[in-house]
Amino acid sequence: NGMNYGLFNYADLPITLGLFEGDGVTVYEFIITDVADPTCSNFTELGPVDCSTECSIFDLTATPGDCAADGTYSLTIDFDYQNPGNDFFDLYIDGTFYDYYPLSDLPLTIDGLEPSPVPLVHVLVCINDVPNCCEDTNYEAPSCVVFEEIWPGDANRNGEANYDDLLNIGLAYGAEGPERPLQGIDWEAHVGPDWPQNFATDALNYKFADCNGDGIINEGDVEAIEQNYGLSYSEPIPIPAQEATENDPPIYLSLPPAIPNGPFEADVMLGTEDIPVDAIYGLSFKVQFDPQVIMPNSIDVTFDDSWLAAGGQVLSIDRTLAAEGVVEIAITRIDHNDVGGYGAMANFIGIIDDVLGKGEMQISILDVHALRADESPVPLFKMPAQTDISTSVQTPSAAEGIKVFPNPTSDWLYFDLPQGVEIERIRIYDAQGRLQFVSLDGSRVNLGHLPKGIYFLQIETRAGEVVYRKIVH
Ligand SMILES: [Ca+2]
Ligand SMILES: [Ca+2]
Repeated sequence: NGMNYGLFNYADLPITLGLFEGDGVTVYEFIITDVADPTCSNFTELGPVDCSTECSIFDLTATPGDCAADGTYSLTIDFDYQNPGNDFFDLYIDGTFYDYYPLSDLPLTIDGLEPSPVPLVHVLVCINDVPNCCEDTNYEAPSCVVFEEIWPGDANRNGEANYDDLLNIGLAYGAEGPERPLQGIDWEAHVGPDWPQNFATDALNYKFADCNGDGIINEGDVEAIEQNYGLSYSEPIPIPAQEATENDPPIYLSLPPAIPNGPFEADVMLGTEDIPVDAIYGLSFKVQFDPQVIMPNSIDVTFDDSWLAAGGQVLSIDRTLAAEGVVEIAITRIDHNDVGGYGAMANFIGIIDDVLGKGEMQISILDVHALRADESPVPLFKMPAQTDISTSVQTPSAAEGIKVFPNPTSDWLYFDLPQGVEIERIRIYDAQGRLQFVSLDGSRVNLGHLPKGIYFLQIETRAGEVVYRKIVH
């Protein structure tokens, strides 16, 4: 362009000139002329060259990471760039837009990539909104095989078999699918083909609810929960807490204002006349009690008059964890129809033991998980219940001195009575609080015909006093 760059020797070719301004406009004309013969000349043109805004991506790498437990894997993307003109880049995986990210995130690791159907996965990154500023590469897809272990009784696949698994059996009740090659409910990992159906909430395959592997979801699968109750094969994932307010239907224990030592009954209430439950299909919850007050092995839960069973059938399960003072309870319909209502949904039976010095008892509901047939949550408000207990034994009476021996016994029990105390009647209850028989013999009673277990004697004296004694038979 009219500027002389000097003299050069033919022997030095090729020669390098510059730098030239790459402003995207200028066209450079180069002329060479032989020094000895000015008629020997030639020329060429270069440009325009746009260096100032040219965006480029280079050194792109895409490195897959380890497989996760659910069969997905992570991918780390990194690259260098020049003149991006934008703070973001777009990521395409196998020809599909995946997401966009700030360049400042590089190197970027993405979790949860699904296994690829092709062995070589194509990755394309482009600076966001800048045309033709892209780079691509391929990586070898890791083979993340999910070894989908079915543990009989863990129908919700959270790592443990327990009460909450009943809900999935209720939701999928009656569904049929392929049988497992090896059926059975022993606590070990089973493998089986996927079923056509999945649960809506977490896309869990129905095969996990077919606990015994016989190809149908029904009562047989509840047996697996019963048998393997409380067993786990990995750290159990807790049941997510459901939010509820006072405006939601309550769940609570209906305790009388005061109950004496001995067997008692309380309804587990769900909803009230003012705030009934619109629609519910199944629920699981815990009842927490003081194991110093209520004998853990005396607790029983029945569902005979539950309004949840209205117009249909229910499955239920209850398990007392004595050391924790917790009863785990689940109940579900099986007909795929919600039911609405309020009132008693279960009956709680226990025996209050030796409560001298304890004036009140609190029973709380915990960890409520309630669903409709479409798996949508039903918010329920947990109300604690409280009652006065032990009014009948606040002052030691003459009857307190009654001794029963031998304990344990295999048949006969005898009584050592304080001066002036006579026995009017003895009622014998089993550990579930069920009356076994009544004895009017004030000197001895025979348990020989009863099954081995724990029994409670309610001893009533001629003076009308009542005391309880726990017997191991
Ligand atoms: Ca489970
Ligand atoms: Ca089954």
